Amino acid sequence: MKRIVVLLTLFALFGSFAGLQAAEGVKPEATAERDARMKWWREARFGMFIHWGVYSVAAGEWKGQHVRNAAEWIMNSADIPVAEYEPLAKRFNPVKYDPAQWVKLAKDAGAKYIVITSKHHDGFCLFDTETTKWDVVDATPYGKDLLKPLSDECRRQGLHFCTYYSIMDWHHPAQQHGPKTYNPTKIIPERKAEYIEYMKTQLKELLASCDPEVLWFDGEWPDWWTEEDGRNLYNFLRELRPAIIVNNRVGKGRAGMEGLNKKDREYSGDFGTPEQEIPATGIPGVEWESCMTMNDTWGFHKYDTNWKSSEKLIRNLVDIASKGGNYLLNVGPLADGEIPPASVERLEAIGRWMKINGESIWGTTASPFAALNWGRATVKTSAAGTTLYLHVFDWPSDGKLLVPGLRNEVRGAKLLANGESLELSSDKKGAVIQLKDKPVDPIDTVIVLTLEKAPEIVK
Ligand code: H79
Repeated sequence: MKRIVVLLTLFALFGSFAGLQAAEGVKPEATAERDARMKWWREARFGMFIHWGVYSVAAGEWKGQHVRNAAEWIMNSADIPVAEYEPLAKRFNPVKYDPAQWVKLAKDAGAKYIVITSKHHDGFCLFDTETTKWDVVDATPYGKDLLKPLSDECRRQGLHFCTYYSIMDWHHPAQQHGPKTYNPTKIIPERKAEYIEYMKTQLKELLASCDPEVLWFDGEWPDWWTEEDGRNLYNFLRELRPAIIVNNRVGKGRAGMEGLNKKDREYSGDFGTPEQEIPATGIPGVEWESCMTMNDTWGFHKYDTNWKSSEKLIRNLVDIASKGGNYLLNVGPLADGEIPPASVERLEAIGRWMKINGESIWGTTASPFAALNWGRATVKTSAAGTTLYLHVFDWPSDGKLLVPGLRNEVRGAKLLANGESLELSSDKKGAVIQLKDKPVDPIDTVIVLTLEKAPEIVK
């Protein structure tokens, strides 16, 4: 038997200073300050992503043709000239838009924050901006800012309001593209400074009107956007809003996640952003959030009915939490403001599970186990002790659940759903919990183990 006892404690991965090096204007950030800034985001574990824009009008179809691929990429995928794309805005009139209902939907699902596209790659702004007429106020029959009411509603209902923003912009005249694709853009070198000013002005407007708590950048991959540009933009935002949280795509962080591991933090941004994937073992030493779709598109696509099951989505949430990450789950509303019924149904199913089992997700940290053949685990630590949540996906046929290598004295075991206590014994492989014949919830039945101290696992 291996005698290596792994003691899981919280440790300061970045040493005493977690902030960016050579951050002009932004003071280096002590670990305690960073912890305070990241606190709500770390505890949230679940957020709702919203992709909405004039591409929602096209909804995956152009000139009668079904355009495959993500609906928000249609301008690129169907190679639509700017002059032909712009009239879509005339048909963007979200009369059914109900921010209170959207926020309630997210909240009832158990999400703690919302991230919405303020500007996607097509450059169209969902907020009021003086920098361009290519925004919802000036270019659509709706004529009103869409984000301010949503941010107000988030605050009213106690959710954190956050915005997505694309650096690449297919509409801005400073950026050019190849003959057959918009992606990636090139910048007209003498107009780069002007475009950066344009972004900064828009971001200032957005901060002033909506005060987003996360700035979620994307479209950072064109060669003209550099890591230095990213750092400058990061610092610009942190100076304006010291508490703001910014994703790694502000700079070239996606290409170099490993850089975030280093003590001197080579790359800008506060968290990693795996897209449409869950890292096999999490990302040690890095905070991260997996963004994923319910079907195969971000923006609404009328031909995409490839919906994942509620079971899959719930288990994704649990899987991600067990690896120490956040789940940012997308919805793509229709141009009229309706959230697709298939998405609503799934959010409601997640909500039903979260209503009973939410405490095993919010505020938890990663599993102390290398792997569990029946499911996942999450941990919650408080002054009173430690709670180990066991998420049973595959119910053991003999009713005996082995918690491999657990050395702690266990104060008690119970079902989270109904508080029923469970019998515990131990054998040389670890703790054994006696279960009933049937799961409480076939998707994931949660068992609560109360421990005196942090889990001690023999691997
Ligand atoms: O906003 C969502 C996507 O539009 C965006 N990020 C998420 C959050 C995104 N950026 N890059 N990608 C998605 C992957 C890019 C895939 C591409 Fe393609 C392959 C671009 C061109 C070829 C997918 C397929 C989009 C168009 C065709």
